[in-house]
Amino acid sequence: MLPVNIHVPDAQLNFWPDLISAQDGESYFQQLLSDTQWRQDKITLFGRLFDLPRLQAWHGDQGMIYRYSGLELSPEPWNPVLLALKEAVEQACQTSFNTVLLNLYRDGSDSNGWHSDDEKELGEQPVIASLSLGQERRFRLKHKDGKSRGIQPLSLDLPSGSLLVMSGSTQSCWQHCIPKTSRTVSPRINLTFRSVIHGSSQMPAL
Ligand SMILES: O=C(O)CCC(=O)C(=O)O
Ligand SMILES: [Mn+2]
Repeated sequence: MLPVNIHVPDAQLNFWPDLISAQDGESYFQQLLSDTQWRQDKITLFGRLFDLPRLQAWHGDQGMIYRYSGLELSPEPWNPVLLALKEAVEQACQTSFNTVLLNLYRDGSDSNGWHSDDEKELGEQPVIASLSLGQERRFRLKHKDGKSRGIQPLSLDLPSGSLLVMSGSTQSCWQHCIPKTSRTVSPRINLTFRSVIHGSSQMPAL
């Protein structure tokens, strides 16, 4: 299946609108929703602890250490659903991954703030493969020098079963987010497959 190439400066964006069929997507979504040990992670801001506005889980090859709020966590192991999705994603983008971060957006007040996936453990020019299941949500991208260079921000609606692969200089030059929405929306699960350079990983506390 060939992706749609989204042309913007200083980024490589490939989009598969329906990598996973509606029927398979619904089944994977339900299994992940009920079988994942969703965690409520926290972030420290101005010396106070806040709940992240979404639930998360981290799965991957053994040996990857996730350093988070002074804790060292090992990823949960792969399971059959995650392995099936990893296989489909790897096949599409011809890249292999060793970890996946799952985000559960329970409703429209769950979100993911502006950030880049540019931790050094992901290496230079990381390939981040983002698979969406469940409720369609809007994904926004903005160039870090967009204002001075007149580069317009971008909005993409990510439907269930779609795959967005960000590579090249996307993480060094652009930021992305999932804004809150005032519309009444049902839950969405997003999986970002990543390749952590062996040894350690410091995942973002977004
Ligand atoms: O939910 C999404 O589509 C994006 C998730 C994301 O950016 C991340 O986990 O780093
Ligand atoms: Mn991200």
